[in-house]
Amino acid sequence: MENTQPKKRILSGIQPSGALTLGNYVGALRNFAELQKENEYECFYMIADLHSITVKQVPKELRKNSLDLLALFLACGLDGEKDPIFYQSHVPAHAQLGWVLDCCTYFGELSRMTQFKDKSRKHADNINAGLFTYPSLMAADILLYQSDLVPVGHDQKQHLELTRDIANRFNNTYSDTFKVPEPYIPKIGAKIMSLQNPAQKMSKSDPNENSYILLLDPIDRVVSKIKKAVTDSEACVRRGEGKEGVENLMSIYSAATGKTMDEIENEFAGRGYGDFKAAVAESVVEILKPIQAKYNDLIKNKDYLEKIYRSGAERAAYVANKTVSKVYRKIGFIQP
Ligand code: ATP
Ligand code: LTN
Repeated sequence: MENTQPKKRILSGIQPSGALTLGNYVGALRNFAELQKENEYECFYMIADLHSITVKQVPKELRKNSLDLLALFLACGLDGEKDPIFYQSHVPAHAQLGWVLDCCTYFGELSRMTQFKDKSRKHADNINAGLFTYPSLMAADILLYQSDLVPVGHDQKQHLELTRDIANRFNNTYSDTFKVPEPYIPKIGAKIMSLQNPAQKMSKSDPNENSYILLLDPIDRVVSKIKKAVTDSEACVRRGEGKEGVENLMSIYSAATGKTMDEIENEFAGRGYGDFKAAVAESVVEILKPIQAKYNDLIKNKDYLEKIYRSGAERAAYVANKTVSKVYRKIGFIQP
């Protein structure tokens, strides 16, 4: 008999604020694709362009990064025909609910967000109101779709917790309106660290290019960046204090091959870092090659990309508008 239960929903997003790193892939994008393949969820995957302007963007670059990101979503295995992939700015309901949720979020809560504190430090000349209220717009993204699950990397955990608090607060004030979502944070790869400073997260906005691997980096560049990755003088592939660089490479290798950390320690027992780094590089290249080939095909096909994002926005707006109407009614706005 056919299952008539409506599917559970997933929403997640990535900002088109630059080229994607291996961290974005392992921490988020790869799970978007895997969860979609499970067929248990209706997946709304969004390019968070409204969020990206909390940091200064050059219009021409933002346009390019936004289209690139759509092609990369598809190249990484997302199916834009089965489920909607869309630009946040194409669905006005995000801005509409964002405002309402700004009014349900406290100054003190927003002040505690570590992403706000980090980005304020990095962009001290542009600490704008949007950067501060970013988390309530993110809550709107998620709650608009009555999402059950939100796949993200570890750094977004705090935003997810705030989203849950905002949802509960609204539900308690105005009666049950929003589903309270759960985060989905992978066990391995939720926080890939910088190759040059393993105390920091691998980040596309790091000024040191050797600190990150981009999904579209030329293959020889990937190999050389991994060769240059910071390790230690012990020359032993294992976890432990002072071995954060090696441990990060082990996590990358584990995420790429599916091997556990114990298996990796055994595999490289008695072997030096040269061998180990070569194996890590090979495993990463194996992931990147097919993504790059697909991306190169897709980016030439603008008509197809346009078809995907247009139908994506239409399908997303249908669901999102229903939530906005419900919210407006509950708040006490006169129905138009
Ligand atoms: P920036 O580096 O410019 O601050 P970002 O890469 O952190 O940007 P997004 O592009 O919006 O920001 O991140 C998209 C997704 O990738 C999020 O779910 C985030 O948690 C995840 N992510 C980002 N960096 C890493 C990392 N180093 N390891 C694992 N997951 C990551
Ligand atoms: N805040 C996220 C990007 C993002 C997002 C979302 C993630 C915007 N809206 C909704 C999950 C769900 C980031 O900076 N990585």
